[in-house]
Amino acid sequence: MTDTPESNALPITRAGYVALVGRPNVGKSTLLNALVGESLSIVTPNPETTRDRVMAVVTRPQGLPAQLVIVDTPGIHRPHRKLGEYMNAEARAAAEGADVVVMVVDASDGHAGPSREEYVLEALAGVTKRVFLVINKIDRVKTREALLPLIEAYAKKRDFAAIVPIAAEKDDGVGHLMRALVDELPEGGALFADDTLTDRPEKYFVAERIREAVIGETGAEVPYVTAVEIESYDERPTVPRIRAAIHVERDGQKKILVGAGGEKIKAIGARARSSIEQFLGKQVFLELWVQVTPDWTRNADALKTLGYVQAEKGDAK
Ligand SMILES: Nc1nc2c(ncn2[C@@H]2O[C@H](COP(=O)(O)OP(=O)(O)OP(=O)(O)O)[C@@H](O)[C@H]2O)c(=O)[nH]1
Ligand SMILES: [Mg+2]
Repeated sequence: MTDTPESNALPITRAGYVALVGRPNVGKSTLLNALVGESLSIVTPNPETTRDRVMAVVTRPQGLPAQLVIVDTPGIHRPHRKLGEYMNAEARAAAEGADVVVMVVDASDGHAGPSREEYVLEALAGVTKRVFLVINKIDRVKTREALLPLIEAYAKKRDFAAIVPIAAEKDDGVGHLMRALVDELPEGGALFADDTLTDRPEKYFVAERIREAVIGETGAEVPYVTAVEIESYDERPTVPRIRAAIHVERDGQKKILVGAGGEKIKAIGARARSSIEQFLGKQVFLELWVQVTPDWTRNADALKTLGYVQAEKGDAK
């Protein structure tokens, strides 16, 4: 259905919150971006990429008189650090505050998949709202028939409102999922103005793109202890000036990020700048430096300073 000016004029009659939850790396952020039609959340091949709740508003999808407030969340995992506890609490709080919960799983996990979901199912045990199961990455499964035993195994785990196979990255099944979600929303008027896209400031997405560049340019270990702090963001010049600190926990990690002769930090900067410019649609001047903040992932005060602070619904531990 096309979004004609007439349909735009239709008043919103259904609106509500949809939380995307699940294990790390199953494709929650890819799904958020596909539902919104914008590359908002960062997506990487590394697990534990998303760290905070990120809200994206979709008003009148496919011309429907509805508004979905979709919430991306960090992957629910067994935490080893305070940062992990914060991430899990963010996911739980989003699930508890939602009108519909979408539990995302990975079809390419095969038969092992359902047994890996106990921890997430446990976290969702107290959720009384309807829960959809989305089986993502079906492009990695040879035939649709191969999904049937998976669907059966998942259905035994919980009474899901619906089980929807999709491939978020290929935009396969996303429109169908959107319509099914709209049907579940409570009746009511718009929650946000028509032109609202997200609850996070531009600065947040800029910092996330720098973190994405760190993940893209470094091995598996350093990204888990990397935080990005925007120290200044001067929008006055034609080319805005952004200065950001990349926090790591130890000298050795700083050495990795800086690289021999500063090569690595240069590569991170180039990658981040191009991604930020694409996001903002304009050129920026980006200055990065690496700071050692010992054990910040384990320290409540340091977490707060770096912006990992539980919002209103709070301590969902
Ligand atoms: N083949 C395939 N890969 C996908 C699909 N959706 C996501 N991916 C890939 O899966 C990886 C993880 O995707 P994310 O969207 O970052 O996953 P996430 O659930 O948000 O991960 P965390 O933020 O770490 O919890 C990325 O490499 C994506 O490109 C899909 O439909 N098919
Ligand atoms: Mg994510």
